[in-house]
Amino acid sequence: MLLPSINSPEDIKHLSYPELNDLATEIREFVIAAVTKTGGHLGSNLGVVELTLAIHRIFSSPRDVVLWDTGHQTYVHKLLTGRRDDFERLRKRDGISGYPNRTESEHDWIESSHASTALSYAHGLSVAIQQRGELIGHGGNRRIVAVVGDGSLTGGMTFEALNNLGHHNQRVVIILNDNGRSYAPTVSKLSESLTQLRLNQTYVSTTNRLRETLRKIPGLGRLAYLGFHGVTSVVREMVTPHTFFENLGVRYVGPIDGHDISSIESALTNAAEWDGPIVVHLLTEKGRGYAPAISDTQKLHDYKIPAKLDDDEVPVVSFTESFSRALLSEASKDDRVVALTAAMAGPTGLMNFQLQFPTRFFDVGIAEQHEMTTAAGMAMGGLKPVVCVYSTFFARAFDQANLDVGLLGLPVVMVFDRAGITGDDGPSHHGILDMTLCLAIPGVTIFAPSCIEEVPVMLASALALDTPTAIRFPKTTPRHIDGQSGVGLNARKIKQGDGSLCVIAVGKMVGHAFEALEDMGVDASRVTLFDARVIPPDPAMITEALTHQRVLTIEDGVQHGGAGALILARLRTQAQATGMPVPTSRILGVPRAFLQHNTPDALLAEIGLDIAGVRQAMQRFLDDVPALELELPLAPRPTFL
Ligand SMILES: Cc1ncc(C[n+]2csc(CCOP(=O)(O)OP(=O)(O)O)c2C)c(N)n1
Repeated sequence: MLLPSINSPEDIKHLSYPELNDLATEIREFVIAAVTKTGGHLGSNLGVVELTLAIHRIFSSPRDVVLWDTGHQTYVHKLLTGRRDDFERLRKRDGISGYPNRTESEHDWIESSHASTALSYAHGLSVAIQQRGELIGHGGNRRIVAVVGDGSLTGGMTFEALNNLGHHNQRVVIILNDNGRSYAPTVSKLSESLTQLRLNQTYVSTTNRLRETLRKIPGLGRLAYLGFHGVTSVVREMVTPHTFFENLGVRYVGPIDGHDISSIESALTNAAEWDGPIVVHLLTEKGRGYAPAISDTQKLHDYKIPAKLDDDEVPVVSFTESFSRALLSEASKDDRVVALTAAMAGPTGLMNFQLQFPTRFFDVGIAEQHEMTTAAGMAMGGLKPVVCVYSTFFARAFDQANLDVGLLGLPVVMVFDRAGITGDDGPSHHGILDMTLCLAIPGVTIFAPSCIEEVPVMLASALALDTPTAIRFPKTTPRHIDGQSGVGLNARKIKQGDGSLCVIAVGKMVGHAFEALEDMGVDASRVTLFDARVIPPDPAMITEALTHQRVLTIEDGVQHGGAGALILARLRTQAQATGMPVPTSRILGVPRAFLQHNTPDALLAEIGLDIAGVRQAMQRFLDDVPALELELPLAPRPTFL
């Protein structure tokens, strides 16, 4: 066993190639065992074992800066940089993050997890390190390396960064980790021409053999390598995308077998000498070495531990599944309904839509901004676009939603999956901004289903409106709620109290309030419970809320500028207009903080949004005890330079 003795990149530098291949096998076994226990990104990590070994042998991290895009494929990097024992607590509180994390290691320069940022970071760092006189070729010996997936390359930021890197001839080694897939096969013409090479095995094996032969000619070194590229350039011209990169001023070498460590190393050694940006194109296999990943439609991109059901337990239909069915039903009735995804067809429930309506399905690549404005164009042309996106990635498309959809008042339906606290992916993946962002856009109607039965009702209502709409729902269904649905833009009263307290809950939080009341004892009779359903709020609900002494709003998005803030503003306005007293009010929501990874339930408990927390908030309010103030200070951040 070699792995137990690997505690830093230095420990792999002296290994022979046979030993490295053995180590690669051990790493795969370790990653499979760890991730099938904790859950996490599996397929992507199994594909980068050899390239990560090669990077840490050729470059000297952390002096050389190694950046990862998207960041979900850094488990091997973590293993090689002294974090082997921490995998027991992968993505758990006080355990290691599923993404690079600066507080974890000096080898993690960025905390990438939203795609397509690494090349921009690389550009900035390369300029800064050059100005310090520390960049190789510019007075120093530091190098900048960025690993970018072919999926990440479909994101606009990478194109913007390539354009800039080429223009400034900024020295960066870009490793294109091309496994042909995002979750599903990557969608782009560039990727298609990359794929042609992947399929052209003769070209790949001939070029690899030729490269090896040249490398072995004594005394030729770099010259032979560059000469090799001259020799093969005619072939490359026909089948490779190198002109794409080189027209941008970025040198291209490849394709290279991304599982052949010695080939990767010679390519990286030479690339590191190039005085400018250079792409090293590696062909890798997602899920390599693990049959269940290879045969999975998404290569076990994101491994979830199968839920254990008791014998008499029926699996609950998820919000995503409910939406998926509702969309199929709406699309069968109206052929103007089209669906868009930014490389997330499976996770957002669009696989069946894609199968049934292939010409009305659009995977735009990891390009949420473009997705939104494309939908605006479609709506302008008379279609009914449904933009399916995780709540957290909607933030990427805010400007487009505001000015390209909102300003023009176009009937685009935005569907935010994974809204609220998501948990194990950490601060970047919580869906807590969508409500606040949407409320900043005039004219957007936001639907928040509290149970799966509401999803088809709300989708039909949203599609019937001639203005921008959003539907937001969480990953997990509430454990217990009455299972009723409301109508149109109306709120739904679930329970009438005695006028002491009116609770207005939004989405998943309705279930929490419902359960909290069930265990509250006699005081439950003092509480009225509303499911807000739609924001801006139903005026009839505001009128009724005004008849209470106290109003408490509950949401699982940020407390500031969210649904609660708008509800209370409407309450005050209506009270002033009618001369009624303004009830005392409180907003329960997510505090302004970067919430670290943990299970969703534990995080909800931490911020007082679990059932016990909601019950306590209601009780304190009824008892006129001040609300609990959550102190979540920003954690100190390390500096690297
Ligand atoms: C802005 C943004 N949108 C969506 C995602 C979700 N996502 C995570 S990984 C991934 C696919 C990445 O594909 P690629 O870069 O080729 O890496 P691979 O997993 O294939 O190694 C997607 C779409 C994201 N991380 N960031």
